[in-house]
Amino acid sequence: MTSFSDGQFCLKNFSISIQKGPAMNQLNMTIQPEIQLALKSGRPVVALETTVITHGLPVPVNFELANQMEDETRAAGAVPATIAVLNGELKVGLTQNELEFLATAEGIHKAGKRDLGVLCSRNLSAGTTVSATMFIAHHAGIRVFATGGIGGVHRGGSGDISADLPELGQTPVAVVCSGAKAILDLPRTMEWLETAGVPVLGWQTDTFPAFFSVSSNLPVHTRVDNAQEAASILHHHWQMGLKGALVTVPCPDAEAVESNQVEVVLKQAEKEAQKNHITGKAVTPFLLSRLAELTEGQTMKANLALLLQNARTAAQIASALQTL
Ligand code: PSU
Ligand code: MN
Repeated sequence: MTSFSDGQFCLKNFSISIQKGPAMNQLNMTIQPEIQLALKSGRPVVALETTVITHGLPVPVNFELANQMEDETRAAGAVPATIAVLNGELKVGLTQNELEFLATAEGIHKAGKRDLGVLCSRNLSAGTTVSATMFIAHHAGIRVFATGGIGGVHRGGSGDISADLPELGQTPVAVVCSGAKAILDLPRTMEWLETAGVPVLGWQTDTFPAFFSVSSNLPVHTRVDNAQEAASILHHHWQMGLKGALVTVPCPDAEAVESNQVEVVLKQAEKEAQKNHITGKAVTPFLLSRLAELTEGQTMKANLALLLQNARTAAQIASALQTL
């Protein structure tokens, strides 16, 4: 068998597995029937990740948010495909029970792409990060994915670079997000994206959003003002075999937090992380939850608002792509 790197092959293989019933392909993933049908009939589908649910937000806000993301996606005309690893199985589309389990159970892992083999081998469950979600979405035939903020290059000299960045350089999926998380080194993250050949489209903006804050003041690669414009660029990008892309949507004004305010509390949270020897994949969840506490919920409110807006925007872009 050849690899999945060829999109044509992937789609062809996928449609064969549809005819057999529950879609199980080489990735051993299960795609919900509604999503299978939508993909087969050319209806827009938007992938949603689950690390934001398992490690980004507290219970019960996380479960509510997961449902709201799906509702927003549907209301904007696309079928949501929430992706996770459950008991060692790659899942595209979750039932209410599965979502609730993921949102509330103890011991749920955080899956980057490198973790997938371990999780499947040991029958474990995990929320999928941007890197793992892109990988699974692509093999399911999904081209548009909504999240809050991607991982990137961390500040300081730790050398911590999120697996989200190389994934964007190698997997042809558009990630609709509010830039990279504000806890990161945004100029370095932008440089990394340029090196990896990832276009950064500013949705109705000329500057790269800074997650909770509307702008980082860093220029985006190019601005797009509507879904048709974004879809046209993505269409041409993929037609020549190019890979990942970002569509960056600023946090809604009403919920956004001023960047100076974020910086003040971030300094404190970073100090605490160091003192408590928080490293590796625990860093992002720790900082996000400390920021929410230190701002009395302001950053969490911003996070929820931008997530919903990104789901809507992704659905519009997925719809526009289907008309091309
Ligand atoms: N967006 C959010 N909250 C999150 C994330 C995204 O609003 O928690 C997750 C994504 O899954 C992203 C991950 O891939 O944070 C980045 O983690 P790390 O920095 O450890 O790569
Ligand atoms: Mn990391």
